[in-house]
Amino acid sequence: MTSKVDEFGLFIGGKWITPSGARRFETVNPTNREPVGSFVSGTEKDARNAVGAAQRAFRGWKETPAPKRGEILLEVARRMRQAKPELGRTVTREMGKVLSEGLGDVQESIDFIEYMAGEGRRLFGETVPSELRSKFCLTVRQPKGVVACITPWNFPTAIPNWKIAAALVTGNTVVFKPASATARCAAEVVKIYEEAGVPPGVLNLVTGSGGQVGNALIDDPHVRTVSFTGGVSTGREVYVRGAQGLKMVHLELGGKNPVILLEDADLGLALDGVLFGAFGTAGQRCTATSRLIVQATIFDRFLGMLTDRLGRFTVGDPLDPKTGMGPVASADQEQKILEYIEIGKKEATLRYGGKKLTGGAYDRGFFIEPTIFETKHGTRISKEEIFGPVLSVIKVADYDEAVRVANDVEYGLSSAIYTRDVNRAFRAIQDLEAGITYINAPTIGAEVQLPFGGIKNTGNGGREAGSAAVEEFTEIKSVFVDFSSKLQKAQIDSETAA
Ligand code: UN1
Repeated sequence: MTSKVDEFGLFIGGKWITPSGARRFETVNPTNREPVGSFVSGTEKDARNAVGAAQRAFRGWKETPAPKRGEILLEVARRMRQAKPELGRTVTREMGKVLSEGLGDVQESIDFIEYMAGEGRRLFGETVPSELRSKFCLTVRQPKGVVACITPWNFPTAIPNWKIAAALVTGNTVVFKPASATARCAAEVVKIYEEAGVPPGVLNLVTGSGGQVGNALIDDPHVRTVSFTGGVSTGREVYVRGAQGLKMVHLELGGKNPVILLEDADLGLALDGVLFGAFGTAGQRCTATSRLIVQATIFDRFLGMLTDRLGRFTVGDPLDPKTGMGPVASADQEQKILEYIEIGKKEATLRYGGKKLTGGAYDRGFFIEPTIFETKHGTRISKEEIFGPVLSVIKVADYDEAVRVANDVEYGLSSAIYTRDVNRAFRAIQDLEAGITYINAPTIGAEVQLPFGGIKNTGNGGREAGSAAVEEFTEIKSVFVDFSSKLQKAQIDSETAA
C-alpha cells in the first residue's frame, strides 16, 4: 500500500525544508491506526541549523517593539480561531482525546496567545528609589535569546503555545521540538504563526527524537533556556544535561493528583467532577485525578455511585459526540497502562474495568476500560503516575488522614477537595502540598491567566502561564541613571551625606 499521507518538512529560517537524505516517520491515529502525517526525523545537524536561524533572527525580533510583537500574536490567535474546527479535529485524530476536548485544547491555545498578546503592552519592570540624590533606579525585562521548547503529546497545541507565545512576546526566538506522536498538530500550529507574519527564523520547528534533536538543542551553547514538559525521568535528564551549560531549565513534570471527598460534600457534584478529572483525556493529563481519597462514612455509597455511572459511560470513537472517552494515545501508552492495571490487580481490589477493550472497531485502536481500584495508601498504583484512565480510591477516617495521604507522594501538581465547610476548604488550601488547589471542582481545568506548575518532583520551582510566563522567558536588568553630573558612591556617599 503506497500511503498518500501528507508530508511535512522542518521549518527553519522561515522555510519548510526536507534535508537531503532525511529519514521520515509517520504519526498514527490511535482510534484506527491510520497515518496522520509524515515527518522528517531531524538530526543533530538540523537542530543546530535551527538554532543558527533563531540566533540570526534574534536581534531583529528583540528590537521589534513588544506591542508590535503582541499584535502579531493577536493575528496568530485570530487565525487559530478560524482554524479551530479543523485543528481540533486534528488533535483528536492524532492524539485520541474526544472532540470537545480537542477543541478545548485549541481554545486553551487561543486564550493564552491572546493573553500574551496583551503582555506586549505590559512587560512591567520596577522603579525603585535610589539612596543617592539625582539618581533613578529601575529594572527592565530583556529576552534571553534562543529558547528551546520541548513539548509532550497530551496537549499537542496548548502546551506548545504556552511556551511559544510567551517566549515570542518577550522577544526571544524559538526552536520547537514537539513530541513525535503529535507532530502534525505541531506543524499545523507553526503554519499559523508563519501565516500570521512571524518573521523568518523567529519560530523554527524541528521534528525528531529527543535523543537526537532534544539533546542537541539542550547542548547547543546558543540556547539559553530550555522549557520542557514531560515525564519525570526525562525531565531529570534534561535538567542534568542543561546544568552542564548553566542554562535555565524549566520543567513541568508529573502528578498524582488527589481529590479529597468529605462526608459533608455535595456528592452529585463530586461525582461529575471525579469522572471528568479521572477519565477526561483518558486520564492522560498531568493534572488528571488519579487518587480519590474518601471519608469512610460515605465510601461505599460513593463508590457505588461511581461504578453505576461508569456503567453508562461510553468508550469509543472520539469524533462521536456521544463518546465519553476515546482511546489512549499510542501502543506504548496502552502497554504501560495495562502493565499498571496488572500490578493493581495483585496489590489492590479491582472495582471497575481493568481490561483492554476488544472486538469490532476496538481492535483497530488502543482502547482501555475506565478502571477503578480500591486500594490502601502506599501501593504502587496509589503512588506512581500511571497517565491513563486508572483511578485509585482510598478510604480514610477524617480530614487529617486525608491530607496526610494526599501529601504523601513524590509529586505536587494539582489537588482538590469537596466539602461544604468553608473553614475546611480554606484549611485545605493551606495544607495541600501542590501548585494548584481546587475547591469543589476536579483537579483539571486550569485557566491560562494563572500560573501553572507544581512542587516536589513535579518541577524545579518554576511556573508557566499567567504572570509567571513572563518570568520564565526574561532576564531582569537593573539600571542606574545618575543625573547629578558628579561621581556619587553608593554605600559610601550615602552614609556620609546624612
Ligand atoms: C497538562 O496536563 O499537562 O488544567 C496540562 C488542565 C489543562 C492543562 C493540563 N488546562 O487540565
